[in-house]
Amino acid sequence: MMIAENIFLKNHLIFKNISTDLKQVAEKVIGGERISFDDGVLLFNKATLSFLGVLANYIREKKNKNYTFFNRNFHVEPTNICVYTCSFCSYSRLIKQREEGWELSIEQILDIIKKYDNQPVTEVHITGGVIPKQDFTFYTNLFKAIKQHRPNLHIKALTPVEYHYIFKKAKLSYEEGMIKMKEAGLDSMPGGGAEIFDKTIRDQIAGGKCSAEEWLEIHKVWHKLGCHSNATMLYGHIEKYEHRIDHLHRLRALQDETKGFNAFIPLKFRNKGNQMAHVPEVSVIEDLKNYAVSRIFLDNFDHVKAYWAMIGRSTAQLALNFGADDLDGTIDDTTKIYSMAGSEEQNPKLSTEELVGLIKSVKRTPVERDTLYNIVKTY
Ligand code: V47
Ligand code: SF4
Repeated sequence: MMIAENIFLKNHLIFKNISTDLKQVAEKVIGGERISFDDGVLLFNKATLSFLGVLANYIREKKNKNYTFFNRNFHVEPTNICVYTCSFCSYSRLIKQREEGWELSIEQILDIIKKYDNQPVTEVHITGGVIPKQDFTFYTNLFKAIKQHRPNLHIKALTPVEYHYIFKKAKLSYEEGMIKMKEAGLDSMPGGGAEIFDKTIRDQIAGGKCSAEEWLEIHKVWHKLGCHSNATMLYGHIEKYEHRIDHLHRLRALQDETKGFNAFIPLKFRNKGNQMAHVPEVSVIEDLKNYAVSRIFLDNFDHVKAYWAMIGRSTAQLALNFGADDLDGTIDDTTKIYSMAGSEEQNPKLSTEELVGLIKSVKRTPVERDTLYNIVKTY
């Protein structure tokens, strides 16, 4: 099968009218060999979209066949007030503008959770701004209360941005803090807060919050406890291709060490209502290139997620031919992060039937999964 596929690729698709350097990268990919930093940059700079699509889809189908995963989930955003001032963020309000924001109590969050009592959701995704009041005790009590109410609901919550701040205030090491979060009921960590790891770019767009090294260290500590998480990359703003590959390179190195990442999620910069409104958004072509190069570069990640609430349904469907094998979840209109930044999806909400329909209409096989990619149902 592999040999037949290789011959097909060599004879018909990949190697016609292709420069020697790109041909060498394609040979590595088809031969199952890892590509280098320079290969990654070369792909971004020189390869056509169709060339990237064929290679990325080859890997996608080798890893995940024709399956496209999704889950049934909802979000809780405990606050949109934040001590940080990331310039790409359309969502947060500074502490001094707190009258424009919201700040939920544990009881209010539980009321949201209880709305889903009779629904077959498997995951609650909790993330938002960072405020002193929502501290170590707040979150450990929250996780315990959620588990007490619905023990089987998977809690995917907070990022190293929040944990770094919370643990520092509580005078806990990352390890002590993550152990206590796990004991309280935390099941996994979402991929947010990674933005872009390069220091010069990170300082300009996300200065003040946890550094790249701290973000990676907290994931490492979490993975070493036997737990899983996701990774993201905010792209399409002021970064260069080298910065994207540097980001992927650091994720790939940590994944080699821990194998703790479930999925990689590229997040397209949206420019509405933030301090970077003057920076134009990249095209759909660029989005697809980015999915494809990420899929090719991250050879040790099982899944690449096209987050439909961020890029819209049509681009998410297209991305399924450029390396992505997951669309995230039903969401139920419970996140404001992207709609406030200008995403196509102003009220992100899909029924399971609609998600299944989107996937089937591009000839993929819909598979409902839980957060850890255990199969719930194949459609
Ligand atoms: O870290 C904020 C991004 C992230 C903008 O793990 C923006 O399953 C684009 O990480 N334009 C949080 N992006 C969301 C996140 C996530 C989403 C879905 C699934 C998972 C998962 C994780 O949202 C932030 C930041 O990178 N973000 N503002 C903006 N204007
Ligand atoms: Fe705060 Fe997160 Fe927005 Fe940065 S991206 S300002 S950390 S809510």
